[in-house]
Amino acid sequence: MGQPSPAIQGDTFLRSPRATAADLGPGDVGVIGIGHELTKISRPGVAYGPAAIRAATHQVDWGGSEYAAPDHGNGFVDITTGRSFVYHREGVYDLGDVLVGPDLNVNRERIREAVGAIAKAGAMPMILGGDHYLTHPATTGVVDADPGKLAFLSLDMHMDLGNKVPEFGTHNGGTYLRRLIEDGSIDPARVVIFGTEPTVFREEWEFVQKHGIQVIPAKYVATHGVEATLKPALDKALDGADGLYATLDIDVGARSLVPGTGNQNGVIGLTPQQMVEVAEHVATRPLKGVDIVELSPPLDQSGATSGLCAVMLLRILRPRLYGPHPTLFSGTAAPNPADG
Ligand SMILES: [Mn+2]
Repeated sequence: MGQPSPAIQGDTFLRSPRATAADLGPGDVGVIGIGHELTKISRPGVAYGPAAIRAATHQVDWGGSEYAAPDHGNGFVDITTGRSFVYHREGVYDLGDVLVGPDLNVNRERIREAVGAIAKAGAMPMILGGDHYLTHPATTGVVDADPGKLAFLSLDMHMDLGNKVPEFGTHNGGTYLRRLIEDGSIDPARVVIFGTEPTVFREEWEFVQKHGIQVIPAKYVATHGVEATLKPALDKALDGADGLYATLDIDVGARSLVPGTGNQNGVIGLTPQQMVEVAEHVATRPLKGVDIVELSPPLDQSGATSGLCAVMLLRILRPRLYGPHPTLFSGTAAPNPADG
């Protein structure tokens, strides 16, 4: 029990090598799928998330050529920064999926153990969900490996601070963050919830105020931008912390733009561009673990949402994939008309 299955549906994440936690070392990234769906009460299909995200990593940005043909020409340039790079992929491994069954308590231990094994190897777990239930055991696995001060970012239209829901009791996708705080896994003063809808349960808002949690509604992000709202919040959460865990619930996106989610996400919400900017910001922080949850491939007929998941995760990996590298150099950025 607790060992990831070697079976992977389709190809691996980013066509990276298959491995077990025992193969990983410090600085590596251990990708693991958790197609958990047991605490869904709205829209089904998140069990298929891991396979869809893996497949989408083969078809992002340059129609896949950036990843399929690492030796393409003389490399690439990000024309917004002038930064040139060539592609390399060392240190990213795919560990397959955690086997999940009908018993929530068994699943909780399996997920905690599998994610903890990656973190104990010194590697960063990158988790492909699955429903938001998985974030409680995944985070406790990271805390098991390194019981330091962990800051926590939740990108989510919901706060997930409920105490209990009638269908599933105390442990589910709508209560996981409250459980992490109440069991002492994370300090609420180090929690940032980013991109919420403006209307929330009063019980949850009272919990936020009592515990000093930072909450940034999507409306403020729309007005002020990602960087201006996220940076100061994470600066505060990370002050004196040892690292950051980020959970990326894609239901934070507007339903009109991000249709393939296992939740009834809001008609308005963050845009894909804003979600990718969050990922790019997260990439600059000392990340100890990341998960992406609530992708429902059956509801994502165009592949837009699985593609967005892949881009977000690859942006988080970009500093690792592209550098430091001996062939990195600086070039010339495209002029920005806003600079005059
Ligand atoms: Mn959510």
